[in-house]
Amino acid sequence: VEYNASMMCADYGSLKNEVMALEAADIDSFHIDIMDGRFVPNFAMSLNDLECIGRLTKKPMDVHLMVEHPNNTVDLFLRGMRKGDTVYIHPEAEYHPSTTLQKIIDAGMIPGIAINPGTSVELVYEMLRIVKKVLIMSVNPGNAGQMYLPYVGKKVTKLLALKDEMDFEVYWDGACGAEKIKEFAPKGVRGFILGTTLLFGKDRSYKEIMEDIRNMRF
Ligand code: S6P
Ligand code: MG
Repeated sequence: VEYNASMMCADYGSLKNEVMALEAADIDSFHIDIMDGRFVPNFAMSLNDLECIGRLTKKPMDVHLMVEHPNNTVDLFLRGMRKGDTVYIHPEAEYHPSTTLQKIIDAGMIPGIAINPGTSVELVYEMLRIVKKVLIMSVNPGNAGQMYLPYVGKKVTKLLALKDEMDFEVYWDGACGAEKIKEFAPKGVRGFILGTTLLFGKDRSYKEIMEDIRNMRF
């Protein structure tokens, strides 16, 4: 099981210390939320933040593009990334998502799609043949600290049934707590994006929290 830190939840006043502390806590990758104020009603991290984090760590980054028409701007982000990093686009935000996914593959990155709570498996079905990762949004994208939307559970089950045959892994983004990990990791969810629910803004260190998570018995 992989655990990724959602950096929009970190303390921007000391981003460097945050990255160091998360590395020391042995986080698997850094999840970077990019928003444009149009596809989602918020702004989060920027291209500069991505490049800054990329300089501070050798761990992989996954860039979650919550922007309209990512094909127009994805190149900017690809340039700030290292081969083997992941880019998630939202198929809902693009006329030709498979063109954008091909661009991500050609740049040497891992192609992923992030799917909104209201988006069906059927709508993205053909793309499952192209991508290596599917990020299931269990909250509506745009903000940290939201409530889990229970109807998403059925979709996770549907996707897990397809993952081996179509060769992709399933990741979970939004309101991820210990009970969700305990329930869905044994069913085959490969990774979880940790935000305010489990990792950030607590009175314990990232190291202590991550040790508890890694010691969890499923
Ligand atoms: C939401 C974004 C996520 C959040 C993360 C926060 O638009 O894509 O990556 O940052 O889900 O986690 P939490 O535990 O605060 O919901
Ligand atoms: Mg995200």
